[in-house]
Amino acid sequence: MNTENFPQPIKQEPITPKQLYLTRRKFLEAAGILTASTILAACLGSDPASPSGSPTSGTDIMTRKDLATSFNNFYEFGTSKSSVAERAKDFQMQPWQVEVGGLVRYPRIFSMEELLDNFTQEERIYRMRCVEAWSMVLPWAGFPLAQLLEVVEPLPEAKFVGFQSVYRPEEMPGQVGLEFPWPYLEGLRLDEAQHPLTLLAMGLYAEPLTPQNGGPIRLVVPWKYGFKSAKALVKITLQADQPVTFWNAIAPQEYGFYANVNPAVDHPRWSQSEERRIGEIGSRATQLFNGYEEVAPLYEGMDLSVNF
Ligand SMILES: Nc1nc2c(c(=O)[nH]1)N[C@H]1C(S)=C(S)[C@@H](COP(=O)(O)O)O[C@H]1N2
Ligand SMILES: [Mo]
Repeated sequence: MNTENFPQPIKQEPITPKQLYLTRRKFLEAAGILTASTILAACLGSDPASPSGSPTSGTDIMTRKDLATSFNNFYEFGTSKSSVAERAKDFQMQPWQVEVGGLVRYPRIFSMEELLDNFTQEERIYRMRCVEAWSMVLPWAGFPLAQLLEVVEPLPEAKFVGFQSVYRPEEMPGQVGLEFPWPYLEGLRLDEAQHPLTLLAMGLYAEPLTPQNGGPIRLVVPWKYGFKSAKALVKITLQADQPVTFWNAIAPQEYGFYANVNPAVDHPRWSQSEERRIGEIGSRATQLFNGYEEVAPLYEGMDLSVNF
């Protein structure tokens, strides 16, 4: 059954972990290492589960795969969203490794194969809200970052987690042509990084992540603006101080460290109260924390218009 061309409503149910469908074998097949002998049935979208059980305003329809894989922000491949897929198509995702270190008891380098073998993939269908006031609904495959952090054991001094995207100017024209402080960096407070909604994703639409969507592995933080969800991760560092982050370093008055989705806190140059859902006509109301209100306790006592 091929459902990918039809929008699917998201059911308001708690997540049930799905079978491990993005296997090491499948990753290697996608990289051309093994010969694909079977085709995975594209039925996954037919029975989506809401990961958080949060109520949403309006019906959330899963974004069409062709839209989500052809309209991308990934400045390493330039600023034109519609050109990223073509420019990234030969990006080398194999071999790949992620270095996890800093203030941890057991610093370690994980190969993609080790990550696929040791962490059970779940499907998580999340809303994704870009700071530019457009949004999508995407079916990720991944595992909670908290599980990886548990393995390396953060030391008591660790208060933040820094994320580094790959620096490969020979394959990434934006790193040559755009005068930005490469590599792309992001960061979370440790408790945000440990929140069960925070995902390391290796798949999308039941397939390994495409280069344009941040393959082979990226961060997904669904209650924050999309720029927090760094793509093509190579390094995760536990640290005592707040990490320097890419957009905050470029324009701190426009892009805060927290970057929580918040309809009441406008961007200096545009309103954040509404968003355009890609594939839909018209606009819809933006929700506080992108509708994932279970994260609210993380920010108790904080002024979200100051810590934007
Ligand atoms: N390394 C890196 N990660 C990045 C970006 C980027 O330019 N470079 N863009 C961010 C922005 S602004 C958004 S909205 C999302 C887009 O993810 P998608 O293309 O999978 O929808 O990726 C985020 N992660
Ligand atoms: Mo974005």
